[in-house]
Parts: sequence; C-alpha cells; structure tokens
Amino acid sequence: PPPVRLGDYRPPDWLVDTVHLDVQLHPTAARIRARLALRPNPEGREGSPIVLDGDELSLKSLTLDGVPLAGTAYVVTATALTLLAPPQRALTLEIETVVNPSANTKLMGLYRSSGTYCTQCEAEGFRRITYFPDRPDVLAVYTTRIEAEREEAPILLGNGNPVESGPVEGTSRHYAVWHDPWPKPCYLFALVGGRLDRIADDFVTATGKKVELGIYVEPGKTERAGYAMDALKRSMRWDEEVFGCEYDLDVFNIVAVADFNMGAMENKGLNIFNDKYVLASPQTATDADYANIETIIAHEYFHNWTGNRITCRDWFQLCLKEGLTVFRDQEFSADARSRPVKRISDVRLLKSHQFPEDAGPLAHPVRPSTYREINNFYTATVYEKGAEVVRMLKTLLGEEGFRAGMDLYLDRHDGDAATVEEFLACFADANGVDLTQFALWYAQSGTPQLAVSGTWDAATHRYRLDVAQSLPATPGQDQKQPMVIPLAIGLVGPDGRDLPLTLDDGSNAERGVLRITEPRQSFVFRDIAERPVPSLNRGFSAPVKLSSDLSTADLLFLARHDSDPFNRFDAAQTIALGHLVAASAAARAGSDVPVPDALVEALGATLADGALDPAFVAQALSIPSEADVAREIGVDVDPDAIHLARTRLRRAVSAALAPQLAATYDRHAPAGTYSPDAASAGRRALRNSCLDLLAAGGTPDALARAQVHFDTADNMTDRFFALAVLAHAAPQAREPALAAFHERFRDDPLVVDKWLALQAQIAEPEALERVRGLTRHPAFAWTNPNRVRALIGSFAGLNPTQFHRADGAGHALLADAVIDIDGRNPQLAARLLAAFKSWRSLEPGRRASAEAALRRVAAKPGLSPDASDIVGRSLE
Ligand code: B3K
Ligand code: ZN
Repeated sequence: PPPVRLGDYRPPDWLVDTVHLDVQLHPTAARIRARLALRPNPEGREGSPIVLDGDELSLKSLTLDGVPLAGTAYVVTATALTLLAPPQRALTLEIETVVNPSANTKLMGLYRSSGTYCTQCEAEGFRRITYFPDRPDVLAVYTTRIEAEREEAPILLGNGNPVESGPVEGTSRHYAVWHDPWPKPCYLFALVGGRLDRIADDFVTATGKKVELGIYVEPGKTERAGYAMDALKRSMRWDEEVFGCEYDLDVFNIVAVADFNMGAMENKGLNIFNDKYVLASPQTATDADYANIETIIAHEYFHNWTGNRITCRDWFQLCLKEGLTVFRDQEFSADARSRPVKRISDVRLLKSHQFPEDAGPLAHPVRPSTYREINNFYTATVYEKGAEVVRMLKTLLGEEGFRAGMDLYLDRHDGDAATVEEFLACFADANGVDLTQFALWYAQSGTPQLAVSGTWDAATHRYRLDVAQSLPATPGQDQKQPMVIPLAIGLVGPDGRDLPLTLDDGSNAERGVLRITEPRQSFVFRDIAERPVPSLNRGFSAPVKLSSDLSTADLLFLARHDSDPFNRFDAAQTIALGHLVAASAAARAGSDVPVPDALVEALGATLADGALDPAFVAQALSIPSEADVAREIGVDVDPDAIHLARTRLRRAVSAALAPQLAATYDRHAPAGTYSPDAASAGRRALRNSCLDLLAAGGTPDALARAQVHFDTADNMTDRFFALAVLAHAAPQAREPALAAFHERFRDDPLVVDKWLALQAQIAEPEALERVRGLTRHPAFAWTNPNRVRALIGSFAGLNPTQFHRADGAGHALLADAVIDIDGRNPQLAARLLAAFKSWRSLEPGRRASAEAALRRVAAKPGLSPDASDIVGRSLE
C-alpha cells in the first residue's frame, strides 16, 4: 500500500452518530451485529460511496434500513466493504460479521488472553471486529450488548456505564448492556469477557459525584492490585487539582491481561492493561515496577481528557494525546515522588531511547508527515520528545501562561478530534504570543545541537555567553530552520551561589531562561564581579545535545555546588562520559587512560553529602551506560572496547571509594517491613547502587556481601538486584543463584520474565547460547509478548557486546526471531526489529553483519507491512 500523507487529509465523507453492537462471544466464532446510524458529512464530498474498513472479517449479512442489500450494491475486499451508491441521507446499516478470537495471534481486535476475551483497537483494530470508518475523526455514541456462556465469562465489561444485565432465558448464556454517552472514535472501543476477580473501591469527584472503581485480575491475584487502585485514586484527585479535569462516568474499570502488545490502553471507562503494569506485591515486584505501575495507571487515566474527551483528528496528530499525556504523567509522578530524581530518570530514558532514534535511520518528527504503518509510530519520539515539547511550552510561557493555555484547550476543544495547530493556537491565544517558530519542534526531526562558550571580562564585570545552534540532516529533511530553544541557565559564583542574571540592557533573563531563536546569539550579563561557572540547560530545559567549553574543574565545581539538582547530576556524568569516550578509544588501541581524579572526587563528595536525597545519590553514582558511550562516540563504534573501558572505570571507582560505599551500604540497611513509597525506595536504590559498585571491584569481600544480600532479601527489589549483581559479577555464584530464584518463582510468569531478561543481559559470549536455550525452556512462549520482550528484547536492547558480536551471531539471532514472530504478531516483530536502529554507527564489520541480518528479514516472503516498514527505513 502507498504511504499515508498528512497533506492528503480530507474530512470523512460519512459520519456515524450511533453504534449499537451485539457481540456473541464464542471461542472460535464470535458473532458481531453492528447497527450504525450514518449520515453524509456536510464537510465531505457529495455523493460519496460509504467505505468501511475491514480486516480478516467474515461478512454474514448486510442490510440498509432493514432491507438486505443486493449483491451488486456493495463490494467486499480484504480491506474494505464499499456501498457503491448509497442514498445521500441519514440511514442505518446492519452488519453481521464473524471473527475467530482464538486464532487472533496479532492481539489486535477481539482476541483471547488466557481464556479471557478482550479487545485492542488502537490504532486500527476495530476494523477487525466489524466494518467501520476506522479513523479517529469519526465520533459516535456506543451501546454494546455482550453475550457469553456464563460459565466461560461470568464477567462482561464494556465502555461507559452499565445499563442492564441478566440471564438469557432458557440457555446457559447471560448478557450485559453498556452505554457510553460520550462520543468517541472507534479506537477507544473495548469489551472484556472472562472469569476474573475484582477489587472494588470508589472515588468522589470534586463536584461530589461518586464513581465506582474496579480492577479485574486473574483469579487469585486481587491482593496484587491494591497499589494500582491506590495510584488510580491519586491520579483522579491530581488531575482535578492540577488541571481541573474531573471524571465523567459512573464507573471506571481496569482489566489486567497477560497477553498484550504494549503497556496499556485508555479505552473509555475500560482501560485494558498488560498485567505487568497492574500486579505488584513486595515479593514479586521491584521498586521500579511499582513506579511504572503508578505512572502508567496515571497515564491511561489522564487520557480520559487528553485523548478521549479531546481526541486526534488523524494519526499524524498522535503526539497531541501521547506527548501531552506523558508530560502529565511525568508531572504527576514528580509530585508524588522526588521531582529532581524523576526529572533525572525521565531525561535518562529520553537520551537512551529517543536520542538514538533521532540520530538514526528511523528518525521522524514528533508529528510525522507520512507513514506506512501507524503502529510503528508509537515511538520514543512521539511520546518522550513529544512530552519534552510540551514541557518547553511550559518553560517558555511560565506556570500560569501554560495553565491558561491548557484551560483554553480543554474548554475550546472538548468533544473535538483536534490537531497540533489547534493545540498550539490555544497557548498562543491565551498568552498573546506567536508560536510559529515553536511549531518547528513538531515538524523537524533530529536532536538540536547547542555549542556554548563563555567569556568573563574582569575589567567590565561582564560575562558573555555565545550560543550556536544547529540541527543535523535527518531522513527526508536536508535543510533545517533554527528552532526556538528555552535554555535555562545559572551563573554560579565562586561561593556556589547563583548570581543575578541581569542582561546588559538592564532586563532580566525571565525565570533564568534564555530564548535561543537564531543560529548564533550572544547574551551579555552585567555586574558579574567574579568569574562564574555557567550552569547550562538547567533541569534539561530543552531536549538538545549541548557542548560547552567548561573544564573538568568547572564540571567538578558544578557537581558539588550547582543549586540545580539535574545539572549537579549531569556535571559528573559529563566528566565520566568524556573519560569513557577517551578510554574506549584507548582500549581499542590496546592501551588505557587514567581515571580522572575529578570524577572520583565528585562521586565521593556526593556520597559524603548527608543532606542529599538517597534516590538522587543513587542516580549520581551510576556510571553512564555502554549505550550512552556508544551514542557519544557516534561513528565506528566498537562495543567491546566500550565495555572494557566501562568495566575498568567501574573497577577503579570501586577501588577508590570502597570504604565509603561499604559505609553507605551499611547505613542504609532496611528498617522495618517493605514499603514501596519513594523514600523507602530511594534508600534501597542507594544501598543497591553501593552494592553494585562494590561488586564491580570483584573483591571476595564485595561478592560475599552480594551473596548475603541475595540470601537475606525479604522483597523483590533487593532479591533481584542482588541476583543481577551475582549474575554479572560473580560467575561462580551465578548458576546457583539463578536456579534458586527460578525455583522460588517458577509459577509466577512476571517474575520469570525478570529471570529471563537478566540472563539475556550477561555480557559474556555464552549469553547467545543461553538465550537460545531459554527459548526452549518451559517458561518461555513465543506467543506471549512479555516473554519475548523479556528474553529477545533484552538481549537485543540491553546486551550490546553480545547482540553486536563480531561474528554476527547476535544479529542473526534477532533476525531469526523476527522472521518467526512476524507470521503471528507483526507488531511485536516490528518492535524487536527496531533494536537495529543504530546499526549504521557500528564499526564496518558489525555494520556489515547488521545489514546482512536486515536484508535477510527484508527478503522473507510475506513479510508484514509492520516489519517491512521498519526494515525498509532502516536500510534506506
Ligand atoms: N494509546 C495506547 C497505545 C496504543 C498502541 C497501539 N499500537 C497506550 C498509551 O499510550 O496510553
Ligand atoms: Zn498514551
């Protein structure tokens, strides 16, 4: 099929006002009767046929206003049902289709997960349930009747509010009717039927309406849903308080399923979740799992306004709901936990996932202008960079200006299928500003680069910052225009205090933010009596790659004194990264370079500073990952050299700081029973970081400590962390620890996933055979996305030396897996394939093997559009 282009958008020719669905659940032949009230769109083309999308449907009957349609009146193809010459007036179509939920391995449309019937419609899954104009700008009011064997599916859930339910007289079946009063696009449709347990709670909204809350899980797992429920209630309150968004139905249900292509789905009033992001107990979930659950529960809930009440006109506008909703969930978590630590981890995620995407063949704008397969655009760029763009808007407009824009957006576009332009217009109108240049953030791909240098004039007490911006060429975009970049800065005086930012014209840099709008700009500050150290891009105010003329001494100073916690963290990371780049080059040449004292000093000072939040210290102790270093090097990357350099650095830091690390470890011994709250999690994170660095030294003492940590852990965070340390650093303790862990949790698939993922990440040549062997382990299933991502995804994404083995066997393993998976689940295959996104930056030998693997995938007969889109763009 030809690519879809933003510029080709046309309003729908036909609208749908109401949808009545009658769904007869059946394992292999579910029957769907759809009654659609259609009318010509006054904004569409006159006299148009009715074109309804369809995919793998079996059409059983079709009537127009109750009269069966003659075979000549319509055409059915593999992708559409077209009524050739319908009367140009409001009319009713009744369509009966049959689908096979048990054979639905794509996990799109109506499928079964461990026997439970469930649906996934975003982006284009509703067409796998019935024929429909499957596009987000067709909004209808849905009434759904679901019928099933009571024995098989005692629970029947739909969107909106429950209307009625009961037995189907004289049969073993029962039914439930749900009505959703809010018009919605079909991608937000959902139903569930199954044997599930429920935890119930309620929430009283700001205006006093009571909402019944339910979380449905596999039988026997209700005690693991409590944290998700708590996160849901906190999200509902937060959205009222921070954005004035109140919930709008009588019920809100969440269902956890074991087979799911992504994290979760925001269907109206009926969110469906990957059970990994619902189920948690101290014994089975880590602190990171709890934090993810909190964030994702919030994210899907927040979509109720940003996504559902205001949806997207077309799929090019995906960031309108995703970037904005990620921004909202980040803010929620920042309020619920430590804001600086949340910011640091969000930026780390952005740099590790989005920056490489933006620097490679899969780069695309936050709002793409063309796609072949929309499911491949649920990317770090649309989500994470999309959130950064919203954050920049807030930085530029200030707290109040941002809120005014959001209020206007929520008011002006409630009920609409909106665009990015309409979103920006609200902020422009509410603040009386022009956002034309800002809009480039949505249109230009690539990570902007900022080069900053500073000069202090002792005679005039002036300090000048010279800033140059550039944006590298990316696929399809050779020429770029300058962006507007909000650069938050500070000038830090010798005593560590921020100096006033008075520009030479007497004005102040508003809220410490410089607006970079030109290719080159200079800013002169006056009354600077002593040479300051500039703290640049504070809080990571813009998603750019910044280079500066700061010396190692300057960075060390910032690492110790910057009032901005993000830059305090970042200064030490910059020192470490600089060293690792040099050390990787040296390692490749068979030599070594000394570890900078400044780095050891910075880490030591951080460890010694009792005033710092333990969670912050844990982040600050982390040595940049191998992927971070590879990205910094950029071309001709040798993963083995990077691994060696990083291992040496960690060993050196470990040796230099061992007494301090051990003391900090001991000071943070657990007090009392496990609690997932941020403060307790922060203490565990710090203690575990100390353990990790100690073990990196490889001393018997450190490894014994790790073994004790493993043996005495009373929660999954500590147990799994210690297991990881043993598996990576203590080859002789590895197998017994892995076996003990498996034995203990063998019946718990989500925990077994951790065990699979960990083994896939061992940076030793045996990892490849181990991964192959694990694909035959009874715990593994090629059909379950969580298992596949845990094993294959972790190998390809988190084990750079072994995935990029010089002999090409790692690349071949991924290609084999993708070719196999693609026949069943194209979305999952395409996701895994994206692990090749930085293949062009590898050294020539590995580049050749990556290319060969990609070409082998490309040559597979019958490759899905999903995989062929990724492979095509990767090779372009
Ligand atoms: N909107 C869904 C993602 C759907 C992905 C479709 N391939 C989850 C989310 O972002 O909230
Ligand atoms: Zn989302």
